[in-house]
Amino acid sequence: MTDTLSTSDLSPNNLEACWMPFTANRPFKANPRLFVSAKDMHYTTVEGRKILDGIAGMWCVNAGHCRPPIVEAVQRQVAKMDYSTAFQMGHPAQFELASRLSAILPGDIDHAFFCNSGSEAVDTALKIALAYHRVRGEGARTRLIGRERGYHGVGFGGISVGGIAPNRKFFGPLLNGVDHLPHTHNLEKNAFTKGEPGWGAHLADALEGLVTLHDASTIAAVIVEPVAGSTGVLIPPKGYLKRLREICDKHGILLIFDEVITGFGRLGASFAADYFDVLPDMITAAKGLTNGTVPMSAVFTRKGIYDTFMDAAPEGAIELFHGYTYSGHPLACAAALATLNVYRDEDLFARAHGLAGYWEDAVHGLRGTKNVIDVRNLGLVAGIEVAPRDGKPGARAADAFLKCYEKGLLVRQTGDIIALSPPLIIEKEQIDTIVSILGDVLSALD
Ligand code: PXG
Repeated sequence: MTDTLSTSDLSPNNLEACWMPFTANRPFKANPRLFVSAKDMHYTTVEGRKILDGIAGMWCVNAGHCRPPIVEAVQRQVAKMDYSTAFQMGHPAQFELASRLSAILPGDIDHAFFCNSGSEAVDTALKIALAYHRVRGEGARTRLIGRERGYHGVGFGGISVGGIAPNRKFFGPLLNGVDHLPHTHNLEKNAFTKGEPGWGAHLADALEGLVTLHDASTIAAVIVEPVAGSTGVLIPPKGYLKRLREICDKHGILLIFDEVITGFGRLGASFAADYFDVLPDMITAAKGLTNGTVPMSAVFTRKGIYDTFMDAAPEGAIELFHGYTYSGHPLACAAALATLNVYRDEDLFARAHGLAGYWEDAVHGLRGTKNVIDVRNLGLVAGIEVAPRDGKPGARAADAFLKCYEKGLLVRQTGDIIALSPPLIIEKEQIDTIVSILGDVLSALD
């Protein structure tokens, strides 16, 4: 046994002890894919191959990898103060960060509760929703409404409101009092739509059905991803999110947008709430908040929600019994502040907006490629759906993922969908490279 593992020691045998997340561990360990460094649009593998990052890490590295201002800010902070006690103590950067965020958040969403992952942000938002109604004297509002095919992380709250069967079925009865809206995916009506599909806004009316079934007085909140990512890029039908907002308003139900992937420029606006011009009551964000450099997430709430807690609790009392050891961690705050500077200085959200048309045309160039049954896109996101192999759902897209990797491109595969979400610094030639590699790979697959 050596006590340190050099990269040259990484043969399949000594990969055993690590249980990898959301990964087929056995094939991976038999044939590992290991990254050892990253810069801007590329990773470098342990063998020294350069891989073009078609998915911004996992929807997080919006400004590209290892950006010096972010790396240096984290280095400075770790040398100055590694950790700061999170409860009943503070440090300046967490307040500066919340203020900076409040300035770019939509409407009166102006408070930030910091957590460490998208999953924690989701569970925090659901808990805030329940507690909010309770402190207002509407404690019967305990139901939470999610959506089929929704992904809200892997906490018990998130998988309960989430709608992806394999993420739920192994884990018992989950939270009770949860119901789901129908998903909005319909290939017959919407295949190959550029941008927002025209069909499907009426699917939001299913919320009225749930209100009739359960009564509004029992419903606390609705949570949706404005653009569903993990399930394979589902773009909301035109008018759908506005309709959800109207129905929530009518019945006093809080609306939560889970913007873990759509936040921080992915659609060419700061948040999807801006892009769709729909103001939710809370936004959950993570990933792009620190450019993926240090884990951090947040729940952003409207002023009225924060004020309700402040007004309800007796003077001197803790207003919300919730928080994490690492809420507002100094390294994460340093990374986030530097990330916001990069986004601002390079005007990256506007850059994404400017590239969205080129991106749309490029990815829709895959229409007509063998096996491709849909291409969908918005901002710098795309989903390419391939026909499933008989009796083997997901196998064709899984092969596409591996072949792309062999050809120097990282994509995400979920079911029979390939998801693309490159860093917002991508150049047009790199968009062409993504589409050309994918086109070659898909045409060569049986
Ligand atoms: N909400 C949404 C909308 C997400 O996309 C989470 C919550 C959970 O975040 P954490 O930080 O707990 O993982 C996510 C995460 C993919 C992919 O390629 C997407 C996510 C994570 C990993 C892969 O689709 N989204």
